[in-house]
Amino acid sequence: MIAIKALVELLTEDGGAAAGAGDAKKPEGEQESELAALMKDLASAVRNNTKALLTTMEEKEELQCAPPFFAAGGECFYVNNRKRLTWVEAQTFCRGLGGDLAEPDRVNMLRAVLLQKYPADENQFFWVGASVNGTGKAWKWVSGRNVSRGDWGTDQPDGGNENCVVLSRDEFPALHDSPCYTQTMFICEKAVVIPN
Ligand SMILES: [Ca+2]
Repeated sequence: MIAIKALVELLTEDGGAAAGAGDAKKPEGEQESELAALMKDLASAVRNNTKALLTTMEEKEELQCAPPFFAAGGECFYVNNRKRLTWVEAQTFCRGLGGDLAEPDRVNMLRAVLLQKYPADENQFFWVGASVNGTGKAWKWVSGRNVSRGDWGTDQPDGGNENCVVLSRDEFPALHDSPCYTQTMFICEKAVVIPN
């Protein structure tokens, strides 16, 4: 903060002085190096503050997800990569944990989390909380929100009887339609815990 204040003062001072005015107290070169030093201080202050802020956010996120859920991008997820279930079975499982199948705000962020958190996992498809209703082709998340066009993988959705949605770990964009009775891994989501 001190560095910012000093920088503002310096800039204000310089801004007021017309080019070539005789009231400049210091030679131009000296002012420039002073400014460079302040910029360096400022950059370092911003870096340190950002680091501290990120640490606080991470700690907070840990606290705000009830185990076995973990925080990612401000939401709480649980990845099941051990037991394959149908879409409905997976949803029942997630609801048993007090959540539902995952409805990530950012699908591709969740995919990146899978890659980073489980680098050795060879499972490719994970049920998420999106499906299509019987009549039309209105793909919706469990909340009722529409599935974004841009989140579908190449040439997806493509199946006549594929009414449920998986996140494909190795693809970008990551969503595929798939037959709901297929047994595969899945991702649950639970609301963030609001601290007392
Ligand atoms: Ca498909």
